[in-house]
Amino acid sequence: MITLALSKGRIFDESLPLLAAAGIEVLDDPETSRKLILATSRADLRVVLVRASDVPTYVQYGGAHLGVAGLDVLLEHDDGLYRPLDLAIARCRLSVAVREDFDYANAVRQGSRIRVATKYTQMARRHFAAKGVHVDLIKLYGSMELAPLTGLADAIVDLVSTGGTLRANRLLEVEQIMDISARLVVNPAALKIRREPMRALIDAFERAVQERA
Ligand code: PRT
Ligand code: MG
Repeated sequence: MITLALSKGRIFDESLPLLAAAGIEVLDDPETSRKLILATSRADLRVVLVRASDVPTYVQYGGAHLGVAGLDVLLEHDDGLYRPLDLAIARCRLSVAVREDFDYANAVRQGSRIRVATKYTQMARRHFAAKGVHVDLIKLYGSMELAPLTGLADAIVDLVSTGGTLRANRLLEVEQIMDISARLVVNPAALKIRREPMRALIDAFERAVQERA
């Protein structure tokens, strides 16, 4: 049995067409079923539903043999995984955003210390260090947009896809840090032990991604 870890929501939804292209159907709907282990049309493949940020942990410690996780989640996770395939789904970008009345470019130019709230402290730290910008990072777990509006921070580092959330909160995207998409991650030991079926599955994903490109 091969176990694939997915998270509910956009990762699950956007993985379905890739699975379908590989000839695999998931037999339960996570929105209506409370099951956390889902059977598929392939007797030797099951899906487990975990929190998006828990996918790398499941794959790293063998609770799942493979998983789909955003590059954001993977870069925040301390490694130990093969990251063989960009699935080109759940695309977005990691950006810096500020309140409309905060002059970010000027703050950077003047070498001011900037207070930055984010869930993505590792990526934010690396980004600002590479730019030589001094920041105080404030770790948050959600609703980052609120931080500049309440004076908790000058800026946020968050994921942006349509930009609708930033607009709704009158925040400006002032810097794009990197493009993000979901990756197929693999447990290296599982790949050694179950080489044939896992390789076949990874190849099927790869073909599905290429067909959609
Ligand atoms: O929600 P939960 O706390 O369970 O976990 P999660 O937020 O990590 O999971 P989920 O399902 O929301 O996101 C899973 C993955 O989807 C992320 O790890 C990203 O790689 C990817 N992804 C793609 C996104 C977005 N697009 C996205 N827009 N993840 C989050 N967002 C959020 C963003 O944080 C912001 O709050 O959507 C808002 C911005 O969207 P726009 O369209 O208004 O710009
Ligand atoms: Mg979310």
